[in-house]
Amino acid sequence: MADSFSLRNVLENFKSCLSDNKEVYVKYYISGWRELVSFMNSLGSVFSFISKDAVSKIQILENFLMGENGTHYLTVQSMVKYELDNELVDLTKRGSHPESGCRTLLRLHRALRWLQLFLESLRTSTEDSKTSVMCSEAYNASLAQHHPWIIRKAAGVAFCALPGRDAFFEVMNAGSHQEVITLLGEALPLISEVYQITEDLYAKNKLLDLP
Ligand code: 1PZ
Repeated sequence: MADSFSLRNVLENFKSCLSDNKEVYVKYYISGWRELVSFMNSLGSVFSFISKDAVSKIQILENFLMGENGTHYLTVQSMVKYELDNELVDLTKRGSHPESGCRTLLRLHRALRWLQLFLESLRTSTEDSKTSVMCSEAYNASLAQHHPWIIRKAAGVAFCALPGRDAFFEVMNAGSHQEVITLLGEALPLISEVYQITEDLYAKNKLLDLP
C-alpha cells in the first residue's frame, strides 16, 4: 500500500465523503485516513506510534460499520443519532462505552483540523520553509490542546524527523511541485467542508469534549 500512495487518493476519498444532502460517509472518511496512514508509514518508523493509534481508531469505526448495526454507521450523522438515542456514548467520563463511535471519530476529527492547517501551510510555503516548523505550528494550534505533555513531547520529536519540503512534495506522489500545490488547492476546500460539517454536528449535540 505504501508504494501506491498518492495525494490524489486522499483527495478522492474526501471528495466521496459528502452525500448529496451533505452527510459524511464513514466509509470514505476512514478510507481517507487509511491513505494518510500509509503515507505516514512511508515516512519512517518514528511515526509508528502515531499511525498505530490512528489505525486502531480507524479499525474501531470499521468494526461498527461492518457489524450487525452497520446501517446506523453509514454516515457520521446517523452514527451520532443512533449512539445518542441508544445511550451508547460516555458523555462526561469514561464508563461502559469507552470506545463509542462518537468519541473515536472525534479523535480523528481533531486530527483532521491539524491536517487542514498543515496542508494549507504547505500549500502556501516557500522554498526555505521547514516542514517540521509548519507541522508543529499546525499541531500546537489544534491537536496539542487535547494531548497530555508526554504525547506533545513525543510528537515534537517525531516532527523533527520529517523530510524537508522538497522530499515531502516528492512523497506526495502527485507530479511536480506546482501540480502538488494545485492539487492541495483542490483538496483543502473539501477537507475543510468535511471538517466543518462534522464540527457543527458535534457542537449541536454537545459532543466536542467527549472523554
Ligand atoms: C506527517 C507527520 C505526521 C504528524 C501527525 C501529527 C499528529 C500527531 C499526533 C500524535 C499523537 C499520537 C499518539 C496518540 C494519541 C492519543 O492519545 C490521542 C487521543 O486518543 P485517546 O487516547 O483519547 O484514545 N489520539 C489522537 O489524538 C488521534 C491522532 C491521530 C493522528 C493521525 C495523524 C495522521 C497524519 C497523517 C499524515 C499525513
